[in-house]
Amino acid sequence: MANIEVTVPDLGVDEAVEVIEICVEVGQTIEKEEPVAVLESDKATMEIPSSEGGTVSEILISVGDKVSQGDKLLLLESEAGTKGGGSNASSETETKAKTENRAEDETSETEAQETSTAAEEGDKEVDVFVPDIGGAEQVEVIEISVSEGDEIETEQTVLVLESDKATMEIPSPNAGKIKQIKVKVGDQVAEGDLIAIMTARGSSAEDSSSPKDKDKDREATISETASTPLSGDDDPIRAAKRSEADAIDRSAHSGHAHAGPAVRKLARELGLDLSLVEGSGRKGRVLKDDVKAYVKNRLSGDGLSAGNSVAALQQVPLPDFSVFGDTNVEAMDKLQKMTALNMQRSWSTVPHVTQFDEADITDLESFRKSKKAEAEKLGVKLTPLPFILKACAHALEKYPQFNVSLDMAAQTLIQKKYIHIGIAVDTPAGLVVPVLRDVDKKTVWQLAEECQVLAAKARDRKLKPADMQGGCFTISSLGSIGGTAFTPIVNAPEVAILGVSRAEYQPKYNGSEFEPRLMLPLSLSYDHRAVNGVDGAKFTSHLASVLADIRELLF
Ligand code: CAO
Repeated sequence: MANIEVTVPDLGVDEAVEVIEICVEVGQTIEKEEPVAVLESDKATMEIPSSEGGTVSEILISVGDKVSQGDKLLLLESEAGTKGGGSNASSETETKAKTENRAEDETSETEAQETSTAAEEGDKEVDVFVPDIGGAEQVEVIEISVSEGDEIETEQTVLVLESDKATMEIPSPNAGKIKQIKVKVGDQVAEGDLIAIMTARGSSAEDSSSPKDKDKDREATISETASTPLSGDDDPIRAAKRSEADAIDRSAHSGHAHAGPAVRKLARELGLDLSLVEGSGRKGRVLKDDVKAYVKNRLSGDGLSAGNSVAALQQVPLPDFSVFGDTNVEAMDKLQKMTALNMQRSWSTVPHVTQFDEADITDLESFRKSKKAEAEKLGVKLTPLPFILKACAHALEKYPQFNVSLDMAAQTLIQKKYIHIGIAVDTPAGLVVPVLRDVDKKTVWQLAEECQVLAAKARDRKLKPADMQGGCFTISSLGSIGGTAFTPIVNAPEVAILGVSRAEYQPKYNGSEFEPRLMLPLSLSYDHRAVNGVDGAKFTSHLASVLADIRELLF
C-alpha cells in the first residue's frame, strides 16, 4: 500500500486559482481520472482529475483555498501506485486539465478573440436554412431554442424538429446574433427552408447563397444527434428508443446550466435536464450532489407535491392570448395545483379503461321516496348516493381485485381488507374527495348522514387531511347535475372510480310491451394493469343488479 499525492497540474494560468468544489470524501475509493476538485479562475472552470486510482486518505484543501501548479490536493492510498508518484501523475494530468480548461472556458479568450475578429472583419447578415435531414419532408418544428436578439455560438441549437421517427436539433452554422426567426412551433419544414436570419460574427459568417452546400458540414452533427434519422427504419420500438435517446441527449444540452463535464455526464446518464436543477455551488454552479438531491426528491414524490412542480408538467406551448382579446391572469391556488398534478399523474401513468352500464333504479327510487318522511324526521337527506355506496361496498367484497393498489417499484399488489370509499365533492374552491370508512359495515342511514356531514365540511373547507386519506375506491356523482355518461379519472393509487350520471326514465321492453323505467347511468373507469375487461363488466353488472333489487345486498 503506497501513499500518493495528487497535486495541481499545469493550469495554463499564472495566478493562484480558487477551489470551488471538492468532489471526493475521505475513505472514498476513486478511479484514475475521476474528478477530485473543481477550480475556478476568472476565465475558466476546471475539473482536476485524479492521477491515480485509490482510496482517499486525506484531503489537503478546503473550498475557498487558492492553489497553483504543484500544490498538494489530497493523499491517496493505492496498492498499485508508488510513493511520490504524484509528480509523475500530475504531469500526466496536465494535458487533460488544460484540455478541459479550454473546453469549459465559456467566457474567456475565445469570446474576446471572436469579438475582436468580428470588429476587425465586420458582421455579415446570413440566412440559416434547414440542413439535410435524411430526405425527410415536412418535419414539425417542436421547439425554438433561441429568441430574436439572442447572441449564439456556432453549433448552438436553433430549433428542434420532430418527425414520427426522430427528434433532431438544428445547430447554427455561425456565431452571432439572431435577427429574425422565420418559423414557429408547429410549422412543417423540409431541407432548404429558411429558419432564421442572423448577423454572423466576423469570420464565422458562411456564405448564404447556397443553403444545400452550406449545410453539408452540418449533416454530420444532425446524424450524430438523431442517429440514422428517417432512414426508413420502421421498427416502432427502435424508433421510440431513438427518439428517447435523442430527447435525453437534447435535455443534457438544453438550458444554460453552469456545470462541469462530470456533472453533465451524470445528468446525461440519468436523462436529466440540467437546467431544471438549482445549483448550490458558487455562481449557481450545479454540483453532483445537486443532481443527486434533485433525482432523489423527484423519485420520492416530494418533488411532485411541491407547489412549483406544476410548472414541471409537460406544458403545451401557449400563444399570447391578449393578442386575441382582453385577458386576466390569476395564480393557481394550492387546491388547483394539487388537483392538476394528481389528474396529470394519474392520467399519464394509469392505463384507463371505462366500462359503461346502466342500472334500473325504478324500484329503488320508489323505496327511497317511501323513506323520505322518515329521513326528514331523522334530519337526513336520502339521495341515491348512500345506496350506491352500499352497492359499491358489496361489489368490492365480491370482486376484491378492485380493492388493491399496485406498487410497480416493488412489483407487488397490495390487497386491502377494509372498504373505505371516497366521494368527490364539488366545492367553490375546487374538487375534494372525503373518505367514508368501513362502508360495508354501516347502514344506509349512517352513510346518508356521513355524506351530508362530509360534503358540508368540504364546502366549509373544514376537512382535515385525515378525512381525505385511506380511500380504496371513489364515487363521482354528477347525478344531480346531468349528463348521460363520462370517463372519470382513477384516483390513484386506487385502481377504480365509479362515475354516476343523471337517472332518466327510458322506455324499456319487458317482453310484451314498453314500460317507463328509471335508468341510472354508470361509468366505471379502472386501471387496466390491475383489472381486466371481463371483471370490469362483471363489476358494473353486479352494481346494476344490486341497485335494481337491493335485496341482493343480503347475499
Ligand atoms: N340522478 C338523478 N337525480 C339525482 C342523482 C342521480 N344520479 N343523484 C342525486 N340526484 C338528486 C338527489 O336525489 C337530489 O334530489 P332530491 O332532493 O329531490 O332527492 C338532488 O339530485 C341533489 O342531490 P345532492 O347533490 O344534494 O346530493 P347527492 O347525494 O347526490 O350528492 C355530493 C352529494 C356531495 C356528491 C354532490 O353534491 C357533489 O358535490 N357532486 C359533484 C361531484 C363532482 O364534482 N364530481 C366530479 C368529479 S371529477 O371532475
